[in-house]
Amino acid sequence: MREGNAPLVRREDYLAPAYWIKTVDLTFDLDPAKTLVINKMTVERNADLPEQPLRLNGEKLNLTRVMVNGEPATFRVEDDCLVLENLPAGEFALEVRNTCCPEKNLELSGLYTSGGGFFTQCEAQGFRRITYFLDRPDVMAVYTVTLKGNAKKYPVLLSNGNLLEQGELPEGKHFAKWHDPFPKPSYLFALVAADLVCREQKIKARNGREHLLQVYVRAGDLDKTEHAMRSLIASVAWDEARFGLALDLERFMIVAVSDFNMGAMENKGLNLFNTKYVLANPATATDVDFAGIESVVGHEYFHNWTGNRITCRDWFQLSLKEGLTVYRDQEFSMDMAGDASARAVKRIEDVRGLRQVQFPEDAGPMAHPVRPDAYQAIDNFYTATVYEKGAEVVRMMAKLVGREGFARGMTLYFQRHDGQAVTCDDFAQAIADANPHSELSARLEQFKRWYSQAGTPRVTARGHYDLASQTYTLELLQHGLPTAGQPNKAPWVIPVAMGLVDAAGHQIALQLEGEAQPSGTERVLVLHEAQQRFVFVNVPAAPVPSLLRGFSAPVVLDDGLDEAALFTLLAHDSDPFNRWEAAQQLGLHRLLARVRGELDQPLDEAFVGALRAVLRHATLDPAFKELVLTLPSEGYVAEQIGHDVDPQRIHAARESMRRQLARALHDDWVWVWETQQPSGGYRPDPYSSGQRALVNHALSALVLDATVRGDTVWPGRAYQRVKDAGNMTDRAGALSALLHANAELAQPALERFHALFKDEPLVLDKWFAMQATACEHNGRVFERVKALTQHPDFTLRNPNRARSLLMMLFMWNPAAFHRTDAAGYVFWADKVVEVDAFNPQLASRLARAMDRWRTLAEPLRSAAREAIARVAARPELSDDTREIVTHALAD
Ligand code: B3K
Ligand code: ZN
Repeated sequence: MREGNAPLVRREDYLAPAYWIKTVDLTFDLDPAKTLVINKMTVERNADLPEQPLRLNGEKLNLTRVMVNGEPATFRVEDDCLVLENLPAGEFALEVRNTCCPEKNLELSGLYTSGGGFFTQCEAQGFRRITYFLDRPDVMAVYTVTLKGNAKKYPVLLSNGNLLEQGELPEGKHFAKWHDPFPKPSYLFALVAADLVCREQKIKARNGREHLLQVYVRAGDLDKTEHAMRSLIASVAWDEARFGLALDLERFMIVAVSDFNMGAMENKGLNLFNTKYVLANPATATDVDFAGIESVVGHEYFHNWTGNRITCRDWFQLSLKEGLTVYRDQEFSMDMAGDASARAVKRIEDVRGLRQVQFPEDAGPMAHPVRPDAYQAIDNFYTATVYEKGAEVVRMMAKLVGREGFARGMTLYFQRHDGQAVTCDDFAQAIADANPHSELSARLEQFKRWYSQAGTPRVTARGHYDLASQTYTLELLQHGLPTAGQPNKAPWVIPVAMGLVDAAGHQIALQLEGEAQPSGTERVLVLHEAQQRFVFVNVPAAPVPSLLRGFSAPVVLDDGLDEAALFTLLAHDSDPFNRWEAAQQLGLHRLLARVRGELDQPLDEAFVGALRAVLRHATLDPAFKELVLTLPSEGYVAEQIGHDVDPQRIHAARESMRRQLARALHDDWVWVWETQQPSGGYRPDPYSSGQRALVNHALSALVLDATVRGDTVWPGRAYQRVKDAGNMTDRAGALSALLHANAELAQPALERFHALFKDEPLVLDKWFAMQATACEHNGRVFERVKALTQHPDFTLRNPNRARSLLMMLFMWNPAAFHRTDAAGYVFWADKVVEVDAFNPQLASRLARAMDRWRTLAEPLRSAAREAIARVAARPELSDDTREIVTHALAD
């Protein structure tokens, strides 16, 4: 394993490449133990730079020959680079031959084997593990690829672009030759050689062009491809309708592979997907899985324009494609969801994810700007900050220029940069230039601090109503906390969407001082100073401010609202996001009171009544109700406390409140169970998914309440559902209800579940994950997880399986993981080291579970530090994991 001491790469050191590679002709003779790669390039010196040696990247390759213009060349290999000097002036032909060993590639980067087939993953720096190349995103070439392999073992041979030819070869082999007409960086190269089948469909785009869409899977999985195909068709139609971006290829392929480090990969015309984001049928996949597939299929497809047609100049610009594409997939899912309330549900889910992962990242040792300044291992920067906060930055731009303005900006972006490798600045400039009179254009340089400043801005809002003058003065303040290397922050440009609600719940017409008349009931105030005051006039009575509607900026807001105001917003706000937010605040207050005081203090009727009113509401969406009735997560509560965190106590507080709510709303949950079940066959649409979510929440509450009281009826019903539910959402919901109540029937239910799905890898992942996230009780979850690492179905080699058990425990079950006997941390350190030896990308993700160790209470904090130090002391650690633990320990 390579040693983790790679030098820091800095954004400010960017230099254009000394050479360009115009075309690449690759031939692969595929063999798991020794694959031969013949790489013929046409290369040209970059005339803008002084003459210098050509340095091609290569890692773990056996080099067998180098030819320049058909003649053997002199070369040397140093620091994972093939170095050539005294090259011809002008264009020349360079041929490199090497071999690599796909079956030993457990890092799953480059060319590797999985389930007997060959697959590739090249982003960010996997191509250099296939052949020598200028492996950087600003070198774009036209690829022709010939694949040769055993015809029986690998009947399907795929690469990017269009199939030119295929045929038989001697010795039972066959070949296929592919050509991709679009110049692309090496990270978008892909090949697949495997025994697969495909679902295919021809579609006609709006412009009349025909396209062939294909989804490739293993033979037994064809019945799980309908939803992925449907999602792909919807994605093609959406991008054309919303942004005028049409599919530019005759053929677009998705291939599912079960060993994959992340979700999916947008290789030009040949997207590779983790099976988790392709395979679904009602029996094996939950509503959440169906929604995940739709959004990831959309995401990868949208990259075809935002990422592939226009790519990143360097890896520091990663958010140029990722932030923008996440924004696009989020908008796609919202548009697919339909009405306002289903859209709000999607927004709430996205914000919940942002707060649970990105905000802690911004507050922890890996805090970095959306456009990072330095990295040791680029794979560590595929983060929530680059992706999700990056999407929020794009969303704020769209908010500042309006929907039409944003569409104009996108059009200008493509006019200017199609076919280029560009920067985040280029993107922001295009959006601003297309909207010269907008707030974005007026403050573009300041707005771009969102790209350069790390950390989550804090916004404080205080309002004052003056009855005599009928004015309402809103004071907004902002500040940022120091992050590594950035002790001081300058003010951000923060769009604050807002409205004013009166005590009876009416929206007040808004008129700012100096305006002739009121207009509308919602505004976007632009906060750009450290402190600003907004005076509303003609306000007839003291209002409740509803601020940051729809979460219009990724900030932590202290709105200082009292309980009465929060109850008003929960009952009446026209903005569903802020209604939900009010319930979260009310829940948080009560959770914090328990963490700090009596664990079992009584739950007030005002809160219970307000939740009941939402639950029984005649028109609110069931999915929205479910979100409102869900208490803030333990992780979120820990972040609000911020120091001396005791995960056990937070867990106990939340459990006590969950039990109280289950009791107080018992009859309401029975009503949900009896009247709110979706009718008809299973469909994963937002409305019936919401119904199932609410009904499963009801079952969970009823099982919990019954278990506390020693009643067996509801646990029995849940057990029955595990046995005979008609779909996975209900089956998994019932099993997790039993696990979260620590019901006696949980164990037999788990056994049933396993027996039913022992041949479905993705369902087994759920089986492991549910046990790792079960309700902590006397250390039993931890013991169970340790025992499960010995289960015959468990393996660390498959990233999905490893994550389903380990990541679920480390990240999503804080009370089970953070033990005063430090056994959780010892286990964590052992697993990180074990995985790092063969898959550094996976290991460094596991390592990040300890990011927030400094916020823990003693003795956890010291024990955590010791465990991290133990990992850091290993001399053989990879760059990836080294970077994470070094940051974690830095002062
Ligand atoms: N672009 C890929 C991520 C590649 C991660 C490399 N470590 C998937 C995506 O964002 O669409
Ligand atoms: Zn992406």
